[in-house]
Amino acid sequence: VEKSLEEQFEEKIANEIRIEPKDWMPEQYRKTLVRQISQHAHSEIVGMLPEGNWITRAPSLKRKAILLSKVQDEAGHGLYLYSAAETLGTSRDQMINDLHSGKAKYSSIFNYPTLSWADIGAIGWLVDGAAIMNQVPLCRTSYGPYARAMVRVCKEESFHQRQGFEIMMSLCNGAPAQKQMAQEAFNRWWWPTLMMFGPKDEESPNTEQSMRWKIKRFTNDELRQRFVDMMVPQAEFLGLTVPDKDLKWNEAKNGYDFGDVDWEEFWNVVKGNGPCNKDRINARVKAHEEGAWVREAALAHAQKRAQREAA
Ligand code: FAQ
Repeated sequence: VEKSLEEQFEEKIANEIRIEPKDWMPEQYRKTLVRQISQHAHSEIVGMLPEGNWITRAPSLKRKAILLSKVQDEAGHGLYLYSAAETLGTSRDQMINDLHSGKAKYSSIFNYPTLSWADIGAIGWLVDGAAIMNQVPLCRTSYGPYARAMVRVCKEESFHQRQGFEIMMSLCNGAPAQKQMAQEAFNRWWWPTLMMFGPKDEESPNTEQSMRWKIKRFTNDELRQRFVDMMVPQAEFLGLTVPDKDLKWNEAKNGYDFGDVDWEEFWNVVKGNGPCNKDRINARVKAHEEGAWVREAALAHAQKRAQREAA
């Protein structure tokens, strides 16, 4: 007997065979992927802004060159991910409109301000650290174009994390005022970074189905726990104090117990009321408007070329 399209799809998922753009897929699978991949793309693009704020003020030419190239990598990741989402039948214009109108989400973390140079270290160390924790499993996600994009993205993210850790190292080995800057940045970024993994499993409406479809390979809480377990020894190595009075090694579970994230703050930021949400969207809209002439010129050029070739 011929298997139904749905059965064939389920069989591929069960056998770890990637789903490709031209394959049949349930509408809800397509929708979930467009949602996650486009949010991921938006996060990369908006994620350029907090760090971009420090390019002109980096403390040395070397630091400036490194930061500039990190931010360029993020632009690349965003474009890569928009392309992956486009293979599912959505257009880039649509995705960008949704970002600019406030309809689409992007990671809560990028709505916090970068107040000192140490924040650039903390972002690389913590935010890119969390991104890697979340994205390495996505290299095995069931949708082919997303999985393949993640391979390169993760390689670049690990360089980003090392540069962040190295900034933190320099500050922690520096003058007492520098060490204090590092601690203050750590205090600012620790809890928002834990929020990046999303709501608690019991409050995460998408996890169960995404795990079944092997879009997600671990739950939000599983990845958050792994992240804490990875970061605490690194903080100790830097001589920094994790800003959590409930943090405690738990021998039985072979991991750390840690305090509760402020979920009210999280949802507040997700709903658009974080410290920088409005600035971020305004900056993106402005960049888009100011780039209109570039898009028009590129289109006009493509048209001329096509006409020339046709003639
Ligand atoms: N912020 O049911 P779940 C980077 C939303 S790394 C805002 O658990 P899901 C690199 C969620 O969308 C950051 N919203 O959802 C970089 C959903 O709303 P919806 C980007 C959040 O999808 C580093 C609702 O809450 N990484 O950019 C957040 O199963 C440094 C319920 O949540 C990715 O996007 C949040 N933190 O799990 C760049 C990774 N958390 O859509 C520059 C790929 C949840 O139903 C500098 N994405 N929400 O309206 C994922 O792994 C997943 O989508 C999760 C959320 C884990 C983020």
